[in-house]
Amino acid sequence: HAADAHRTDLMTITRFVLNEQTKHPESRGDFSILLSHIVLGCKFVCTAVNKAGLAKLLGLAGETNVQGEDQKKLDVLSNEVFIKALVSSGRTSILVSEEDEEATFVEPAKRGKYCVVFDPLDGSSNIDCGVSIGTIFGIYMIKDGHEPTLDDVLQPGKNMLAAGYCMYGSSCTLVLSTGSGVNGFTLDPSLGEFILTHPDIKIPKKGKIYSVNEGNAKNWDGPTTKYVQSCKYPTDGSSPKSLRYIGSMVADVHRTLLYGGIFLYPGDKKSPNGKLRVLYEVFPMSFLMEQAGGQAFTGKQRALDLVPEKIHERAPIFLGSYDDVEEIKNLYAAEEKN
Ligand code: P6P
Repeated sequence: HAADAHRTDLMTITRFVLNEQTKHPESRGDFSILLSHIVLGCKFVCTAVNKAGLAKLLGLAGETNVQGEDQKKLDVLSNEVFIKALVSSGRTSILVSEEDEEATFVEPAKRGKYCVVFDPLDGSSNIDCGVSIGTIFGIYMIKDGHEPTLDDVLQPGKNMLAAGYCMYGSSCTLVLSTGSGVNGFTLDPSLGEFILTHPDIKIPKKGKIYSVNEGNAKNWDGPTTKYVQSCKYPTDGSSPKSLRYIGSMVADVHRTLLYGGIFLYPGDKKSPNGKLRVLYEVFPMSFLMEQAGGQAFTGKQRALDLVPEKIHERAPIFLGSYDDVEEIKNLYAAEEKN
């Protein structure tokens, strides 16, 4: 009974990562321990996000909660949970969070060999209307043997060992790559475990959806304008693409990964580097797209080749189905020639 076997073969994210680890005999389980702390943070945020509406109802999200403490905003709370979980893992040396202006350097006694860059609650402006939001993270290995410095996190995205996101929506889904493909896990609240539900995710080679904030069209450059035009008025006889834009990166990227298509946050006249942050939005999502057979481009280069100079710098991003991104790469290349 294959179905029964499937039901009883509960592949949890912990087991999955341990299996992965057997491929790296040299590793001493540090990565599995680090990941288990990231997973703990995601579980906490999942329950907190799901209660957010109720918390408002119960007045907990007002100025003070029942203990008379100032109720923290969910993204501030999530950030504190992740920072504490990552420091207590004893496997990290530097943490970069969207919520903190400066990087966190872990005290020597608790240092480990990894750096984690993360956005604890991306899209948090969407919480009050119930739109899916998420945690995005990337993991680097610190450069060998010296005092950790910012250089350990200002590495190109291609040096990441792992990247992933956890989407808090109708279900809590964690999508992860450790460099050999992409796998999706869904939280089973009754077990408190992330179960493998989307093994070996591959993005369709070409999609029928484009995802961009058309409200910025006035400021777009030539190639982006031409590309979006070709989505709406195709000249090769194909049917127009559909526009789907949620305005929450994790949700837009998750749909793109599963259904195919392209997600764009271009640079424009007002903000030449676009809006999305390199370390903890562009790199992790680009890493996942490449691992799933897609690609990610900044308008100038392969996104993962970019070398960041500042921990919160931004970059334009075009990511998704291989063929769709190839089209916009060709338009930028043609512009270069002129
Ligand atoms: P815009 C959310 O605020 C966010 O950082 C991403 O999650 C999302 O993709 C983007 O900004 C949406 O930006 O300018 O279209 O509202």
